[in-house]
Amino acid sequence: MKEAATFHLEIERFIKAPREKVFAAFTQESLLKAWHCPRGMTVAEASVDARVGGAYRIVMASRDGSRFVVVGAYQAIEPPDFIAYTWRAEGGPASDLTTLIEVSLTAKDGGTALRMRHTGFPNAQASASHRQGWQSCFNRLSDLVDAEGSAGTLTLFGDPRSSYCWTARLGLAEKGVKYRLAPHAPHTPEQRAVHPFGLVPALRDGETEIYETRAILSYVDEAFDGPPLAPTGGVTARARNEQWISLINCYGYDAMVRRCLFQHMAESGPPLVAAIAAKSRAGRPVGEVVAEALREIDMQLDLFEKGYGANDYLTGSSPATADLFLAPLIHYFGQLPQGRELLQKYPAVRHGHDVMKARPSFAATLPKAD
Ligand SMILES: N[C@@H](CCC(=O)N[C@@H](CS)C(=O)NCC(=O)O)C(=O)O
Repeated sequence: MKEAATFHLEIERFIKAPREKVFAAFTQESLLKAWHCPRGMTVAEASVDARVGGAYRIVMASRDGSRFVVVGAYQAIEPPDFIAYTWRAEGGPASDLTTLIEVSLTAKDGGTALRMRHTGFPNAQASASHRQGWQSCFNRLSDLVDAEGSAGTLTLFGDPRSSYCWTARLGLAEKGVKYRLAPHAPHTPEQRAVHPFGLVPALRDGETEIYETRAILSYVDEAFDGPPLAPTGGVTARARNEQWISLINCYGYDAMVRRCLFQHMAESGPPLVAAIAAKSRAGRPVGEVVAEALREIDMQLDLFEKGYGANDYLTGSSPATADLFLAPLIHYFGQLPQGRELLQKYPAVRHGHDVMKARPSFAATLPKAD
């Protein structure tokens, strides 16, 4: 072991499962294989000899094929409340460094309080990067042993009627990922606690919090199995996908939602909608603001029309994140008389929307208020 390796990390997590189950997940090869790597990776191989002095070897694999191998030996095995094992990365720059992991499990509130101490890092950077990795591993551990699966750690915060929240929910549904929905309205104290601007949506996975819908979708896509949300059609399709999302985020949402839909809802909708509508008008008459927005939307729809070409989706023959951003906007815009009328000019956009509407993810996430 290297001398003067003094940095350590400590993590405490509550896992909603009995500690016998959590203990087994650390010591049984088949269970360990199901979780002992960060999200986005898989355990390609694992061998476990869970006796004091027994060895283990875990091969973690990324989607890009790169591998990270850890080996070690069990120092203590005391079911169901304590395990200690050494940890060494095989190959790579830190392969001469052996660290120690100690895991204590205490029964608490019908579940398990897990405390892990990982000692022996040469610097703070190494311990911090392991902390992130362990938090991600423990999310997977929770997925495995919690009866709710990934809904035990994964929460989406936001009013499901919000178009951005809907986009995030479409992504989760397309991936087949289970989560809990906390239907917070924007700017409530609860939403401010998870989003610096109080906007919706925000995502929490265990200790990891993500805001901005595009970042949420990117996390969900890479962290979980299931069909890819990023376009599979190569570099141009990926860039095109980014282009459409940027167009929606920078111009489309503002024109279709703030300066069109919300102007129509300003009288009857919630106070926040009226406030956003008033801010967007900036003192101008409603008619002028809506007419200007419709001219811009006409131009945007024309771009989408050309973008679809003969395809069902914006980037080809399968849905990608840009489609998930566009679908809620077209749905809401198409509910306005001017929206329905304008959409008549754009058959490819209407077809693309019909294709999205036919997907199970759309029906599963359609806001209830509709
Ligand atoms: N850029 C953010 C935008 C999120 C956003 O604007 N959400 C709307 C609901 S669809 C919101 O919270 N609006 C409240 C406000 O603008 O004050 C994202 O991509 O998540």
